[in-house]
Amino acid sequence: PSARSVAEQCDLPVADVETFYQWFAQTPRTVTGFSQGINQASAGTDKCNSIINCHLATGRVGLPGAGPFSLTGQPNAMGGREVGGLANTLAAHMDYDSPGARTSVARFWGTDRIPEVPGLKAVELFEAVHRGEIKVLWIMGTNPAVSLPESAHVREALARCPMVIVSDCMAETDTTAYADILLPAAGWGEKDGTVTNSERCISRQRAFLPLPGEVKPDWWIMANVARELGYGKAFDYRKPADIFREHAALSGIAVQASGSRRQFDIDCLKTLSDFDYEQLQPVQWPVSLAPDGRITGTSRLFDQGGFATPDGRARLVPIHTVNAGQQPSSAQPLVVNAGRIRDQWHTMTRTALAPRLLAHRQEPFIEVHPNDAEALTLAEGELGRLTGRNGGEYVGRIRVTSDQRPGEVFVPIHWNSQFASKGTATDLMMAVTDPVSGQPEGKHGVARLQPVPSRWHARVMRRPASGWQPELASPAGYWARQPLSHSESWWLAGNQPVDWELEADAWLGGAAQVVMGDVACGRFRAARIVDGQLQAVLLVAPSASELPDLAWLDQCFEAECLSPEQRQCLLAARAVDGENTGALVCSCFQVGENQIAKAIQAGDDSVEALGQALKCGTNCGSCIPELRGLLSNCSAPEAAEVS
Ligand SMILES: Nc1nc2c(c(=O)[nH]1)N[C@H]1C(S)=C(S)[C@@H](COP(=O)(O)OP(=O)(O)OC[C@H]3O[C@@H](n4cnc5c(=O)[nH]c(N)nc54)[C@H](O)[C@@H]3O)O[C@H]1N2
Ligand SMILES: Nc1nc2c(c(=O)[nH]1)N[C@H]1C(S)=C(S)[C@@H](COP(=O)(O)OP(=O)(O)OC[C@H]3O[C@@H](n4cnc5c(=O)[nH]c(N)nc54)[C@H](O)[C@@H]3O)O[C@H]1N2
Ligand SMILES: [Mo]
Repeated sequence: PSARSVAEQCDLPVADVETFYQWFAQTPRTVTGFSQGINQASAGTDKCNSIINCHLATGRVGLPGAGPFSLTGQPNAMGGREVGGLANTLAAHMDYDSPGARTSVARFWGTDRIPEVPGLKAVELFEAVHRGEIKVLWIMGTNPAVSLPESAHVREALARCPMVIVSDCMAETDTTAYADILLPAAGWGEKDGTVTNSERCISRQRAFLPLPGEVKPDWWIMANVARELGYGKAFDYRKPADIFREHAALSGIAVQASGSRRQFDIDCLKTLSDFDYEQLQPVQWPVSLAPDGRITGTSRLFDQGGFATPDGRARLVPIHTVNAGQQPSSAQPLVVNAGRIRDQWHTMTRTALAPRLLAHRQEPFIEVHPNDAEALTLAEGELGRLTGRNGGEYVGRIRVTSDQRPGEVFVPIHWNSQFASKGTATDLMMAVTDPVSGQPEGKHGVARLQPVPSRWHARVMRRPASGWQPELASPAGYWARQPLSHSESWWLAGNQPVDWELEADAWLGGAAQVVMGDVACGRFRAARIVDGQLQAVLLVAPSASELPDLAWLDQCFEAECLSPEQRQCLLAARAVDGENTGALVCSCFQVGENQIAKAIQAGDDSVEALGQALKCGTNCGSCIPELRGLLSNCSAPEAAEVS
């Protein structure tokens, strides 16, 4: 493709594309960092290879400051690959198509039952479950009911499967809901072992918390199930060091099988004593033993060539240009891009437990370009509904932002049925996969966007673990749950009229003691107080933006006995001392959007100035991009209104 056609397809000025090519050509020290925008595509393998090809063609591999750099996301993704945690690989980075690999692994483990062909990859696996070809499924450390495309189909498969076993460190997830057997697994801080990072560095990980309740580490659970099934001899591990030594020895077998040097070689660690395993320092593979017995790693690979091919020379892989499998149409005119936000991890099973992290983005949202928002008569803070090709729906709060490309919307991958009525992004994604890697096209769905008409907006707050479900009380069209420090809260909205005076008690879990209503204006507030202690609050308003900030209301749940002043404020729905700080931007110092906007209007015109005034961005720094965004939005006079 010419610079012109690239510019056209990427929506960039031709001059910028040309400059980029010149810079790449003229700069020997070039690193190309890439992540899921590249991998999660129906042509993901080709996209990765095209980047690697550019680096190979220019000799920019393995040199200081130069190389293709796949930013793998999972903290122990490399470790997973080393031990064969993919259906299409054997252990120790051996593939099914490496000659002799399968037989050596079989000999090593003393078995003749290693499958002859690669297993099913995630998307294919759930299709097979759905067809009834798989009767027993053991899911460990992943939440596929949320993270795989066409999640409704995945959930249907889970419901049909005769036996679903789930090992998880959390009891209630969208996947554990389908478990016939639920096994309590230790989380990372509770277990002992090794992890390997992207730069091949193996590090010891030591438990710093005791095992709670009946919890066991995953390896222990597997070894014990194997023993009960009669494979005790093969799974005779007493501790992680036993498994590590076997893993190291297997890497040595792989070296012999291939007949040449392999990169993943930690064979010399197979005789590590328990004591040395405990003391093991971080080390990068391939690993060797110095004559004095010291363990030495390899900090750099491929600087002298020596690639993992029979002649040691790298291969350029020819690639094809393939467009995304899901293309917009008149029925689904928008492209749906999905990704992460700063303060949540994946399906939120752990990060949503920290109220501070949910203070940044409190609900599922949809980012829309101002032009699209205008055309669809959608305004900031309203609710929007995305409908995908299969009829899957996603409802979220509209965020209007010129950071978003016109014709596309962005949704976070994090929310799911534990936290929202319809907030699962993968409901919008079809299971279109890359033919080589099997990766689904997780960043490119198509959908129609419509406003969600809502006559009323409400927030309900209850004491934690009250067992309340919005469905119990409400005809709500929308809900999103947000755990707070002293209470649990729900955002709700609906279009059916509700007689609040009549129904408040059902929402509050008992008779309301304090009520304030202005029914004609659609405003209603009620609280339930037992022995002076706040039990539940219901706040209703005609628009979500009128609902008050919750931080101070949450404080009221902490009080043993509400003060008369607090009771009054409950009705007025305002804090004792007033200020609504807005959505949390800086988690470290608890600085909100409204405070930042105020400081910008008062003349703090840089990230540094804001840091001096409010401390925001001066600790971990992860809110700095957002501070920059606020700076550029707030300085534009018409946008200042919005913020
Ligand atoms: N806070 C937080 N951090 C995380 C995680 C988390 O859940 N939360 N998860 C970790 C994990 S496992 C992973 S894999 C990484 C993921 O890290 P990233 O891949 O960096 O994160 P994403 O937000 O998924 O997507 C990245 C970007 O890809 C862009 N994109 C979409 N389509 C295309 C395309 O066709 N081409 C290009 N060039 N770009 C495109 C999107 O606009 C988006 O901005 O993050 C890791 N870090
Ligand atoms: N549309 C779309 N889909 C995507 C993505 C996207 O960008 N767009 N990103 C994809 C990517 S890159 C990733 S990595 C996946 C993530 O998807 P998942 O891996 O499904 O998401 P997690 O929330 O990390 O799920 C981990 C589960 O394991 C549990 N767990 C944590 N520690 C342990 C442990 O030690 N043992 C056991 N047994 N359980 C444990 C957690 O509680 C949680 O339930 O999502 C993918 N899906
Ligand atoms: Mo990932």
